[in-house]
Amino acid sequence: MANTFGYGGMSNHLGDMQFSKYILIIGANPAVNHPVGMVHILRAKEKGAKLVCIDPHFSKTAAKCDEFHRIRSGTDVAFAYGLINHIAKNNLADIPYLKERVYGYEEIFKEAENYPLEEVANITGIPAKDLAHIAEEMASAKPASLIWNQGQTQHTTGTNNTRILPILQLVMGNIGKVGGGVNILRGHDNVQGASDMGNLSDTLPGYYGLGEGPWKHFCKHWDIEYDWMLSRFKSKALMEKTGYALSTWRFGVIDEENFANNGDTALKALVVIGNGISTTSVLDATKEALDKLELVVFIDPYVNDAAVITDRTDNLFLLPAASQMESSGSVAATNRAYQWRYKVMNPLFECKEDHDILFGLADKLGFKEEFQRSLYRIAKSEGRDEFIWPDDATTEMCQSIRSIALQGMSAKRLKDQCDNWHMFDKITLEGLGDMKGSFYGLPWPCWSEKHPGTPIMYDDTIPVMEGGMGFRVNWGTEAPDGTSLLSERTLPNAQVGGHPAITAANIESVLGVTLSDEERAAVEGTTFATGTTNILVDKALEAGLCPYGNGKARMVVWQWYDKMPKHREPLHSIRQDLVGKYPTFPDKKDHFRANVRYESEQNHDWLKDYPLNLLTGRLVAHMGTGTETRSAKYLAEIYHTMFVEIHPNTAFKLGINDGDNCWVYGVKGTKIFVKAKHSFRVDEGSVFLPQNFSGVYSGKSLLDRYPEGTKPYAIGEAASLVVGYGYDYNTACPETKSGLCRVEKA
Ligand SMILES: Nc1nc2c(c(=O)[nH]1)N[C@H]1C(S)=C(S)[C@@H](COP(=O)(O)OP(=O)(O)OC[C@H]3O[C@@H](n4cnc5c(=O)[nH]c(N)nc54)[C@H](O)[C@@H]3O)O[C@H]1N2
Ligand SMILES: Nc1nc2c(c(=O)[nH]1)N[C@H]1C(S)=C(S)[C@@H](COP(=O)(O)OP(=O)(O)OC[C@H]3O[C@@H](n4cnc5c(=O)[nH]c(N)nc54)[C@H](O)[C@@H]3O)O[C@H]1N2
Ligand SMILES: [Mo]
Repeated sequence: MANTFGYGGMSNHLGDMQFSKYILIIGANPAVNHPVGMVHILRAKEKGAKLVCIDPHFSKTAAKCDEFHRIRSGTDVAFAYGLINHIAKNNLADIPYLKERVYGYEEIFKEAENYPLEEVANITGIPAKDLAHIAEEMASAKPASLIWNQGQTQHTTGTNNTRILPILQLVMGNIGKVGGGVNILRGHDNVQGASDMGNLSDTLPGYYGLGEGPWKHFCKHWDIEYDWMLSRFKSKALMEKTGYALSTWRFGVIDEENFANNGDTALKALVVIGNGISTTSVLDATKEALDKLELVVFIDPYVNDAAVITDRTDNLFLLPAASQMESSGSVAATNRAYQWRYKVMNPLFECKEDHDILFGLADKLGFKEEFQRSLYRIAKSEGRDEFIWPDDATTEMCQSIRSIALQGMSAKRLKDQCDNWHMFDKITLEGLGDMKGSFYGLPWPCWSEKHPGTPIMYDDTIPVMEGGMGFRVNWGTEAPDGTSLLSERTLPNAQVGGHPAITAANIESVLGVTLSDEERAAVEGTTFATGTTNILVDKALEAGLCPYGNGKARMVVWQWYDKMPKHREPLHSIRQDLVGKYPTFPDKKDHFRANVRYESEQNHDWLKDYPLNLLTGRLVAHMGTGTETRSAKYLAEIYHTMFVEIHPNTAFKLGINDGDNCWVYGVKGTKIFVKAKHSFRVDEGSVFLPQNFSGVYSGKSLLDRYPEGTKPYAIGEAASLVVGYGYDYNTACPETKSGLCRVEKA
């Protein structure tokens, strides 16, 4: 199942922000959510960088910034276009950089003309003079860094947000620069690793697609016959089809119209491993689906909150998983860097590590031998009869995932770094002493055992063997209009400038080398990302070239519905008057296997009954659903009660005093019972709910449903019961950051 929250990862890294002159934090609250990373941002400020926060909520991060500009949620595309418009008009764009390294910037400048500052001020709520001031200062500060997180992704237009912000940075020539970049702060511990490993329903590991070619690539690495793998699926079409997402699976259980998208059948069983599914909007649909499934399994060190939400009394299993302290292996950080984590202790009582539970499951399902075959192959190649977990699995991962280049990593290299982590510069990640020649965590791409890793992506001013590269050539070498998509720049030490991704078919002409017959046989039919040898990659590196090509970044995606990002109002918009001019997308059939409403949901007078903008976010003392942290005595004491932040002027109009109980109603008519907290952090038109509570359902405590000895210290209503319907048009990420609600005194 896809982790629908947060595709991303940083182009630079946290320490690198200390080299920034200007840091724009837009839709992230690192003071709360990445407090250790925030130290680097504050250090940058001490060194003279200007910190600017764009947020609908006066966050703890905003409190530390030089400037705070309150934006209406869901309007960041318009904001960015306003900046681009002003930058282009005032000749502040980095035109040489754009000419040499970017495709489609003229079209973006033209599109930006539709967003004059007065119009952007009307859409976003940020005055035109402030927009001009931000654009001028940011474009003049060289380099400027840009940070975002869920304030951008959790919208129906999330993908457009995550496209326009890199475009903004490209316009200023800030990508591929020390102290610049797009720095997306990620969520959970190892969420970057989870997406690299393909815990997504639209990719195989390493972001390989779901087509026959990628399946064959992995079958080869897993020592599995492709036909055997195919036989595990109902059809080839379903094998190659995007699966349900974390946000859409419910509709595959409860809405018959979706069965056709799923091989003509309802979803019947759900196995949840390490996810608090009670956090995923329209919680009433999740409950209904949980009640209806034939089988529900939670693999979790705690009682997963969703397990007490369902009324089912049968076929619900809680399998105790070991915690991160009781397991080991590689984990990936927000900057694409892998680290080794050693086990602190063996699993307590009957807990088992996740992989052990999965091995057991594979055994019962009759394919344990196939599941473990490549691990035995790796053990055998090293003269062992038994495989070593997780080392041999790490070898398998590094050998097979070449698309993002994990092949330069190994369990040994990662352990060596972990054992010697005092020998790395904390700001640049550079290895010192015996660790010289590698960057901490070998941030991918890490092309070979001699490659140091890539702390800053797309820097074409340093050689590939020092972490340099151009933009990836992923969409051919020419745009449909015939424009070249190859870079006009040449990397230091490189024999050629712009070039395509290296394949067996083009290597001799691109590199001007001749392969031996043996080499040719070894790489036949493969690319730098497929196959089982590193020959193509090594030859490219020898020639000073980046194996995935040296191309232009593209600002126009000709295959997509929005070729260029567009402002589109949230599905449930507080500005009904703008919906006509900036409508959402058309309804979308079979979107992660569900038929998803856009237009038909938006076209309704929601404001009549739901007049307040609904914002959600996090608390520093709780994590995710709060399953773990509300079970920790001292953290539960810090935030023990679910609340809604509401502006006093709004609250008094509703007769709600600070500390009163109230009901918050979502657009589906669902409601939660929470304490009112008067606050100036929200404007008069908005309220804010923390997302970290669960264990109370529409006024009813579920505490008696927890097995003895597992009751959390603090419980509260889940915001997701009133967060409405709405999913990103490309990723199906729920629109949890813009919605509507009504508040009433209880
Ligand atoms: N203490 C703690 N730390 C955590 C977590 C936790 O639960 N607790 N969760 C982890 C996870 S899984 C994640 S993904 C990260 C999330 O990290 P963040 O994305 O930083 O988390 P949020 O607080 O949800 O949202 C960030 C900010 O976006 C703002 N925002 C909302 N809508 C908009 C908008 O339309 N435009 C703009 N510009 N801003 C908007 C919110 O007001 C909020 O201040 O944190 C991780 N770290
Ligand atoms: N309204 C609103 N809703 C949101 C968001 C928002 O900003 N606003 N943010 C969204 C985001 S970004 C996210 S990531 C989600 C929150 O993310 P969730 O995944 O819903 O929240 P967590 O509570 O972190 O759930 C993790 C579960 O994994 C279990 N676990 C911990 N360690 C292990 C392990 O080693 N093995 C196994 N098997 N299990 C383990 C924990 O006990 C817990 O039950 O919420 C999303 N929902
Ligand atoms: Mo997340």
